[in-house]
Amino acid sequence: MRDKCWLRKKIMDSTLTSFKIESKDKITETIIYEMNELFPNCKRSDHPSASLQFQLITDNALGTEGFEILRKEKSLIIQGNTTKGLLYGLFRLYQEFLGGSRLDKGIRSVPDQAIRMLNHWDNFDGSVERGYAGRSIFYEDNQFRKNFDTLREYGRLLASIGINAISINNVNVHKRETYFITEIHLSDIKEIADIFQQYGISTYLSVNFAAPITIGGLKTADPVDKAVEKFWKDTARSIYSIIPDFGGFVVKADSEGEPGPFVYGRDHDDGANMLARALKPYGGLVIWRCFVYNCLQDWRDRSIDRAKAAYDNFMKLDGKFESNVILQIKNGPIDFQVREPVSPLFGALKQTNQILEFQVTQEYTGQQKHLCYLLPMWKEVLDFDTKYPVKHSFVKNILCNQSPNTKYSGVAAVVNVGIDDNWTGHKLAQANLFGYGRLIWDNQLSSETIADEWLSLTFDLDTAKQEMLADILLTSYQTYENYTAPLGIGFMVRPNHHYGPDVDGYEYDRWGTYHFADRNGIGVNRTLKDGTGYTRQYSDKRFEEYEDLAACPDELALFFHHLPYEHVLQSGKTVIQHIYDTHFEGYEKVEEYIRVWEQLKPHLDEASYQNVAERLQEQKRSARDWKDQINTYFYRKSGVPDDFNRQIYS
Ligand code: GCW
Repeated sequence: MRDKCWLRKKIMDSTLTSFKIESKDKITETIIYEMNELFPNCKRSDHPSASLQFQLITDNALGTEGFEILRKEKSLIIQGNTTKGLLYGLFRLYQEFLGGSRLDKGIRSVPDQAIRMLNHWDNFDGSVERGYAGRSIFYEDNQFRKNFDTLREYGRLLASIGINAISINNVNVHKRETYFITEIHLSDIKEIADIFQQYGISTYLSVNFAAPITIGGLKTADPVDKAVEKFWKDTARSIYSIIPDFGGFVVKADSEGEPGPFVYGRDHDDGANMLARALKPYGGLVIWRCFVYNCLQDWRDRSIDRAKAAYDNFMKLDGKFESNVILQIKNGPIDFQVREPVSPLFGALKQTNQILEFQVTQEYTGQQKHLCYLLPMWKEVLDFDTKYPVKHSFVKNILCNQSPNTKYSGVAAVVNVGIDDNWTGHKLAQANLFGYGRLIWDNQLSSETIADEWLSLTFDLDTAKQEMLADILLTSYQTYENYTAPLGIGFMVRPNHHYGPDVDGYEYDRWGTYHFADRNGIGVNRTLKDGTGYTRQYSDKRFEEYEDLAACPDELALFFHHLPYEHVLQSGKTVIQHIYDTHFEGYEKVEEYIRVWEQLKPHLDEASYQNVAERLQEQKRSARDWKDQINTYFYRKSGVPDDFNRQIYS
């Protein structure tokens, strides 16, 4: 039995006896189906006195996805301009009912972000790159699973949190998946796309830029070559003849070994625009990732700074992209570390459609063995003030306001889902999937509200116990940061699989992720004054703040500055004492989580209890490793003892 997650309850409510929908299309059919699932007392009827009605109306302010739920005497009415809006309204109604609301005041809701996407890094062989919840839900052994019930349940979960776009294969497109855009596989992909479409979700494919060579028989993939252009035009035509509502392409080019336009002396606008012209007649989009950097760096060469790469590569192309190209920008300049500054491209790009990219899958945040509720991190990014002199200078506003076509802006995230019965491996990691959808629909929601919503839909705890669990969720991100790499430094993980501590694992490697710890201090000098100059990629105000050690926020101190161990942070602590304190605190917090989870045991279902209990033990083991390795490493380097004489292995 697959876990129904936050949609586990059917609602029996006597006021909901019948319903009526005024027009019919694919999504309408889905609404009827969902109605029967969620509200089993409902019977379909065209009777005008139906107590729950769906009304298609004309109300421009609601747009194509918004809805309004109204109570009129005994009747509830869900209104929207489209059936998609009605579907979102239905799931909201479900949530509100379970939350105990009778909806007397009604609700009006329009999504804050236009594109609300999930990216799967699933491979055709069934493996999932950076996946921690079992194998792929789509593929196994180079075949389509065709497990349509699972996909239908998945589509339903995603619609319930407002997701409207999905890419279904890894951005690292291996040989076999390159063929996804050919007739060999398009009918299978259509079956998947049709299911998602019923839930208002458009399907995208990741494509390999060298496909004209690998599958097209051409000698080049040069974007200005006529035969290459024709290859992509023919490909687009054939895809849309089979899947008319196909979303478009996601592209990782010139990055970590993936092919791209640089090979031919062209730039990323040449590559993206050529694909965009092929998709344009059909309304398709090209989502082009900005994760482009030199991954063959020499650690001896201090002049290269990986953090600068995205801005260096893309800022100069602002305004040069076709109208159906969207740049997808990772939240930070490096790579989904637990703490990074916000990418300097946000606010700087002014004439380019843009999507922000998060990582829901916990590659660098404990791999779904550790609890790490990521909402506080995502909120910080969306609420980050770029301090450019524009009316709305926060990232959440800039995404839309600085995209020439506001409909082509939004947020995407690498998803944390696999074939595991509970979808996410760690039961509590469901909260990240749920929360991601809720937050990007409604950017004003707090991490606390989202945690409460998820907990009350998922468990049956009384208020006091729910608060105990909410407290674990809400502190878990800080806890994880505390016992791992300190003060924004990042990448002290074991190479390749990125789990567990290895302080020097990447220090003398080619990836450009260094901490430069020596006997005097640690950190990367990214100042303009005498460092890499990365700070200058920000707005004047942010530049001044990051450049000036006295103004730079503590949590990013080592991201921007190389500091002596005895340097006193704004908190009043030295760098070295901060490292010791946070590592002891982080570990102790995990011990506390275990105690709380034990107290909650009688009130939890057995499967959830066991699932999390086992993982908390692993989190404790791993946090102990982190604490002891980091503390010992820095004690050995610095020779400075802990003020409190706690155990540090030397
Ligand atoms: O975080 C890194 C991952 C790679 C991933 C890459 C990317 C899909 O370690 O596994 O490749 O980012 O975002 O493209």
